[in-house]
Amino acid sequence: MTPPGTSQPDWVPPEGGDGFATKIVAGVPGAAADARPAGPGGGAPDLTALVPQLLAGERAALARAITLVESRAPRHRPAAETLLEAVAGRAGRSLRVGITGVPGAGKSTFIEALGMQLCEAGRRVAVLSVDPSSPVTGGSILGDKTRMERLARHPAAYIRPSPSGCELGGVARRTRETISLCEAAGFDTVLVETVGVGQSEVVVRGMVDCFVVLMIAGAGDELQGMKKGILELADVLVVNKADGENKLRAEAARMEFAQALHYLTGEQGAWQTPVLTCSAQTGEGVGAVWAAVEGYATAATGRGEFAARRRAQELAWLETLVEEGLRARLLASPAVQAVQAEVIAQVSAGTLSPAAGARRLWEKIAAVHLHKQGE
Ligand SMILES: Nc1nc2c(ncn2[C@@H]2O[C@H](COP(=O)(O)OP(=O)(O)OP(=O)(O)O)[C@@H](O)[C@H]2O)c(=O)[nH]1
Ligand SMILES: [Mg+2]
Repeated sequence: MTPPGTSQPDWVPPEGGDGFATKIVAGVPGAAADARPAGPGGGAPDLTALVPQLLAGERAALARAITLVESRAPRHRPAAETLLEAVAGRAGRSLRVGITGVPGAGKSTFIEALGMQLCEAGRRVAVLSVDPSSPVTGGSILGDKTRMERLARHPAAYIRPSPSGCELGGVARRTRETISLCEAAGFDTVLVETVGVGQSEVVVRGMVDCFVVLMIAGAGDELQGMKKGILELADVLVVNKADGENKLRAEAARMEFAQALHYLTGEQGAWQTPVLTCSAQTGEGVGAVWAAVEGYATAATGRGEFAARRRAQELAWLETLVEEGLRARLLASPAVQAVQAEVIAQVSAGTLSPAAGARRLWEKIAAVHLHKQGE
């Protein structure tokens, strides 16, 4: 059931049920334009009006633009791509920072504290989240807007919940596109929250300039509980909740993480990941975390790594898009799909080997797509 006081966006297909976690919620005063549909009757909006409004930084236009690129309706896709092309020249102009951590590590509280500090310092901050959580729970989206209540009301901030309820690949595409739109609208800082379970942190690291990992002390044996992989992803590591009685434990955890990182990366790495403590709740240390992020960005720029990382991300993304497109096109033919179904049935029945099945499918694809065109 859609919670009371909320409704679903117009792009949710009729059979979509409750599988779509993005809901239209009664907004904060003055932000009601967020709830507008993409265009009259749910169609694509008029781009000739939308593009200049977006470039002028109008929040309602940004909200409509994001709704358009998030749409899963195929009829919205051409307009979404035209829009992204139109603003491409203005994209890329922000510092993109990913923030991950286990559930409850304090990511949202940290983003609220950091975002407020950045806004007060004159930055324009967009907050996005990648939350490919189960369609059943619908993610923590409704909670998040309330957890970032002060930031959500700040005129220099824009918070957009994750287009949840679809697979990680879909969320990744929409989030990348949303980053571009926020940059086109003049946001110079993009913070992307993601929960550090599964693969979403790898996906988010692939779209940000600096990746901050929030840890907490006392969640069992520090070295047992932590994933080696996540330490390797971190550009800045933070032990959060360093306040009250927890302060000493947080400091001890900080030292353990610093040591673990030291063994992991050795001395040869160009960047020694800093390990800091902070309290998202009191705000203590949050400024120092941002200083570390900026320090990272400056060092990476100096070594030419900042631009190189973005280029590598663009190329990896190109490869993903090409692969997705190829796959979709090659498998689109009903004749190919029939053979695919047959092969799947036989491989699962054990009457055909995977290799032979793949060969048969490939031969069908070649017959349909390549031979037809005289190759
Ligand atoms: N004492 C203390 N509590 C904190 C701090 N930061 C967050 N919390 C509390 O920890 C709980 C979880 O905080 P969130 O900010 O929602 O954590 P999260 O990582 O965004 O959680 P998910 O989005 O559910 O993964 C809340 O009750 C916060 O009030 C902190 O620095 N100190
Ligand atoms: Mg959160």
